[in-house]
Amino acid sequence: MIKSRAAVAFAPNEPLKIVEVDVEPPKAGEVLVRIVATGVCHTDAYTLSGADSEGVFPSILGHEGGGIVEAIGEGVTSVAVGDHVIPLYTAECRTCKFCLSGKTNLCSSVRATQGKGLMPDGTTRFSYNGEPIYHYMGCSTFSEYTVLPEVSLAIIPKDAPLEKVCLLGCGVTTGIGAVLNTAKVEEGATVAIFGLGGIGLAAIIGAKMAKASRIIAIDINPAKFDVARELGATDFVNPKDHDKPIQDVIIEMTDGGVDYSFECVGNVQLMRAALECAHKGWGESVIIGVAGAGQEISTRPFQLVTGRVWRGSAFGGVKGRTELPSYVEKSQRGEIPLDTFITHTMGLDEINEAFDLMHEGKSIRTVIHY
Ligand code: NAD
Ligand code: AHE
Ligand code: ZN
Repeated sequence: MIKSRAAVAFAPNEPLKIVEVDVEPPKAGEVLVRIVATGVCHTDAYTLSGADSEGVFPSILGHEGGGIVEAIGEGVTSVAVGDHVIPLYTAECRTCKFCLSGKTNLCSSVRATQGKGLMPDGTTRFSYNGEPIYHYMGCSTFSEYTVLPEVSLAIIPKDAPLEKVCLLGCGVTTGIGAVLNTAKVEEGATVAIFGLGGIGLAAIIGAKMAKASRIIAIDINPAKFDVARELGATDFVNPKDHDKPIQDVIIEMTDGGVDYSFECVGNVQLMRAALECAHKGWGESVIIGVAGAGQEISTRPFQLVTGRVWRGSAFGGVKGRTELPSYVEKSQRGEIPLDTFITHTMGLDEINEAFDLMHEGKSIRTVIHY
């Protein structure tokens, strides 16, 4: 048993508490990782709010980390002590029906127990005062030491800065991947991106990589427009400046709608607007945002009958163990400007401030350094 400093979510809607938890050694097929840095994603805030149907408490949140392998359990062969790794909330076992399908990055190997806050054997490695603390998204990067299944780790080059490439563990990869893998945006296409947080801004990078002709950046917080412009957005729309539905505004701007739209907020009304601003006959809309338990999307079926396509994307369709190293290499070559995302850095003790900054719209990503 080792001691680890961790930010524990004891109950929904309460600030995280920094305590010393006990971490059990890794069991068969598991790996102990020392987290060097972690980003704070809106999904962490979403689960802390109590809106996540899979949210369990007390738990250790965090899923956008970078770390170093400290110990391996029995039978682990694909990672070694000292490897630099990015935890994966979308595992890649390479043997399940999903991994073998060639059609999805979703993997079923550990997903059922992961959703219950447990390791694949149905138990937890964390405890505090002898009481169990649950895992989160199979990662729990808000703990200095965490245990993950071997299949949930991407090995990355040792010279990549963990305090930056941790952002590739979720937000940045998700936005870029949704554009390149899920939508497969082609050169010259028009794109609308709803929500300019870490995900939407990364989607702009993806659209720029795809050589989209127009990248329309939409947010109710105009403070986000400068970074969006820096990353390649060509048009900027604040829905609050208009007195008609935002889909009508985009349709007028684009002679009938965009080729591709991306919802990067988690708002079901905005998901509808994003679908309805896609061009008749071929427009495709990708849902990336995560909506609260019980919420549903709706539109007139006519929108789909007349050729629009509604899709969703998890972790940008990226198969983590196989593809994440190439994202890290792209960031090292300067093709993915991670520094642009890091508006704040702080220690674990300040982590509640990172959530405040996000809710106030003042940060893109805060990176926590251990
Ligand atoms: P964020 O809080 O950093 O950014 C959200 C942005 O949306 C903010 O700039 C905010 O001003 C803007 N916004 C809010 N309401 C709006 C509205 N009505 N119209 C336009 N803009 C609006 O969040 P983030 O970390 O970028 O995450 C975005 C969403 O993506 C969240 O729902 C998160 O849970 C989800 N997410 C999904 C995946 C996935 O794999 N599908 C991965 C990561 C995050
Ligand atoms: N537990 C939530 C599901 C949340 C969700 O959709 N998560 C995204 C990743 S968000 C990362 O910031 C995802 O990848 N989903 C696919 C999966 O397998 O969870 C709920 O609503 O129950
Ligand atoms: Zn995330």
